[in-house]
Amino acid sequence: MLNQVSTEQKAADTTRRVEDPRFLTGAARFLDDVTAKGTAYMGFVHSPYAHARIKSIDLSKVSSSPAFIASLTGEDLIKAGIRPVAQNPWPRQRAAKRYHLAVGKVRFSGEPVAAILVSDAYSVEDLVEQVEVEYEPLPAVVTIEESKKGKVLVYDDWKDNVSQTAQERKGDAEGAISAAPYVIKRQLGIGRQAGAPIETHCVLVSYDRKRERYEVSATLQSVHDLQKLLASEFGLPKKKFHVKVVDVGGGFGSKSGQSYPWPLVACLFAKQTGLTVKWTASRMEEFLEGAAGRDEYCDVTLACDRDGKIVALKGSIECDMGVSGTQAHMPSLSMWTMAGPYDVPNLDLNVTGYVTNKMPSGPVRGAGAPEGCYFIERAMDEMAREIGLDPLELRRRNVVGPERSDGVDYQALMDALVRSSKYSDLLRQRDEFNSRFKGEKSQGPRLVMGIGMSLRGDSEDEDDDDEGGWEGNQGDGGGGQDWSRSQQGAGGSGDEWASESEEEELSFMSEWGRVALSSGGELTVYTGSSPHGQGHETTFAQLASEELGIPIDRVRVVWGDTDLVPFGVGTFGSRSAATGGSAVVDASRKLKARLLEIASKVLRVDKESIAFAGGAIVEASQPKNIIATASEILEKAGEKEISADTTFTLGSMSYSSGVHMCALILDAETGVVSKITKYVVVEDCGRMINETIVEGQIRGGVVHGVSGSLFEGLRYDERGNLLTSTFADYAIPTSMDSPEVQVFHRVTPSTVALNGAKGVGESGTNGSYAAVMNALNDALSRVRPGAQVNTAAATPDSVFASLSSP
Ligand code: MCN
Repeated sequence: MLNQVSTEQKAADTTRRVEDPRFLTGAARFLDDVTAKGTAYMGFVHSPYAHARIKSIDLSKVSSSPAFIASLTGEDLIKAGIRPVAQNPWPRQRAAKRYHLAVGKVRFSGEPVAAILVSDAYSVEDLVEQVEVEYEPLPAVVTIEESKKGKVLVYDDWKDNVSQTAQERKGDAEGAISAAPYVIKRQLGIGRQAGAPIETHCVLVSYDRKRERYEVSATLQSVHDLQKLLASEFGLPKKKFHVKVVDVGGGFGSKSGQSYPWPLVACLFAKQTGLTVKWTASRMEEFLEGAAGRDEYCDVTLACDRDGKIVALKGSIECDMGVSGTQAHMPSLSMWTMAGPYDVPNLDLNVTGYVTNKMPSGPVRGAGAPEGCYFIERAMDEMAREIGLDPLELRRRNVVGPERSDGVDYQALMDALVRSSKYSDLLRQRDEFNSRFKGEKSQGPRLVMGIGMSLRGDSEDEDDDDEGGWEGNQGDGGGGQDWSRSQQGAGGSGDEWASESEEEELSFMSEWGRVALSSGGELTVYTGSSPHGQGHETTFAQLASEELGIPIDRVRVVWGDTDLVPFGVGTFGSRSAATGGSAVVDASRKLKARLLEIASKVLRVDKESIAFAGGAIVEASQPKNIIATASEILEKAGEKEISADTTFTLGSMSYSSGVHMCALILDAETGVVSKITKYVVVEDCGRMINETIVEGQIRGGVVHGVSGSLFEGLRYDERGNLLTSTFADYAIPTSMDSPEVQVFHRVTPSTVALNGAKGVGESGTNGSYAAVMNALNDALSRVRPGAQVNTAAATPDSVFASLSSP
């Protein structure tokens, strides 16, 4: 519904991030900085094999060391009644029975096999090396192709290696394709990539015997998710786990709802020994065990009529799920986002997830959305080339209007891109630049310029007759076995996420918030969102400050502590501004109403005659006339503090839309993209709470996609050994790889979030793979027609190979 006017405007608010002085002056406190007296240190023995039977574990050498305190193996976990690694029931996936310390078999290189607890941090690595594990190596399933063949099964109790399937269908895609004059078929993909946060995972755990509860500090995107996972795996009520964070140095998805071994094993040691247990991942451990993302491939067929109107989209998405982790929604999200903002009358999309002997997959910034956008947008640029249309023009002919996009005007977004990127000048520049290139075999300059674009967004389908969606997402995967939504095995009670029914369970679309005003005029905002780089301390303070008229320097934001914030969802899926931010607004409005009620009683005036502004009670008709400060009202009422809390639920999710344009120079001699000369984003994330933060998020997101398109990736050998387990081998972008990203805005406020904001934290990443890969392929097509690289990361060797192949 179009009930807001879109405008191209610069938001006024560029409030500086209040958290930055602490980060920039070294005053921030990360978990590894925290030590307690009598801390013991945990170490893990990792499997050197991707797939092997464990014949024996000999801890005798370690246990005779004076530093040794305790040890645990998978069998000990079972004896302690620990359940298998939790799997989120959403979407349905085949239950994979695996423990946090391997039992019987190891299934990926780096999988923890045993844990030891020692008295000093310096002995840990030496002692880990003295644990002797005898393995019987087994053939490993390293690729999707091997997984499909099913000769080797990752789980012996499965009939094949399929972990999930899903479909989405509309109309008759096959029929429309066979009748269409223009048909494009491509095999597209994005390889496996790590979250690679700068701060590695860390836990610090003690056991409070008096209260019979675990005190767990960890590096997280959601304390409530870890509380839920521990409760589920221990089979205990959530209140037995008090979970906290301090400052968190990035997550990019890897610190969200994934269940890792470290907190659980630390809890067991802490209770067993009464000591405070600490563990910090080395960079190698982070790479070996941190859930990795992408690894999605799609056979795409796009068909258009003579006018360049899409008549059908067909896609088969395959995803390497590794050993199958807690979260498995990524390929389904790719499927859902794949039709983009286009009017697609016939659709036939499906997903198959395969298990392999690799670390579990999980969400990495975008969590499937960059793949979905890449699959359709790469096909759109190829279709434009096929028809002989400008890529922008092809998109103009196919985007839905504002009435089917909650008011977002994609034509206007593209108009803004044309203006801000100086599109016609850019096209001219490309032709001039490339006129110097005299052909592949010539001796002249070997530099070629390419331009690519991508459009991000969504369309509301009026006559939605999908057979798929989550309802359709429960196939038997070809295996014919039961698809269990539950934990099985040891503690197998059948409830996949143990939770007490009397407690509130929040959905992805909800967030909890509280605001509390003290008699001293200080405002505290409590939120279930959990910043780890996104600047919520600033934006959430701004929202409360705006609502209540209290200066931002008197507002404090509290998050990441299950005692202080009893309910919460967390920060992932670009959800915090819309859900958490709306909860802050809602709670602030409730607080205002409460304060006015109290004021009308203590002042004995009519409620309608007063208002709340600038932290004081004022005359409603003359807001400049202050009647009493909030402190005076609270004092008169005998209250030290008043507060209001809320659980706010969005009617539907609210995400930004945008258009990206990338121009780059390819060195055809070496296959290296030598420079991104221009990168422009026109973004519509609704009302910007803080423009500086929004632009920071977009720029960071784009750089994530640039590196994922050109060089970032996890590599394995044929036996499943990870070859890229340090930053020397795994390329993350540096400032040298970061192009100047120009960001422009349109503002179509969200109709569901109370603050008008739409999620933006992943949007830069979601659009950038397609824009960069399209630009690269545009350049390649100018070197040799037909040369293409369709799998990211398009490293120089793959670019070079595409030019060398006959
Ligand atoms: N914002 C705003 N106006 C809007 C929308 C958002 O001012 N219209 C602000 C928000 O208030 C918030 C920030 O922008 O301060 C991002 O908001 P939002 O889009 O709601 O995303 P989340 O806060 O939920 O952040 C999650 C998202 C994800 S999923 C990943 S992954 C990610 C990311 O954010 N990982 C990050 N950004 C990251 N940034 C850093 N520095 N480090 C990471 O690990």
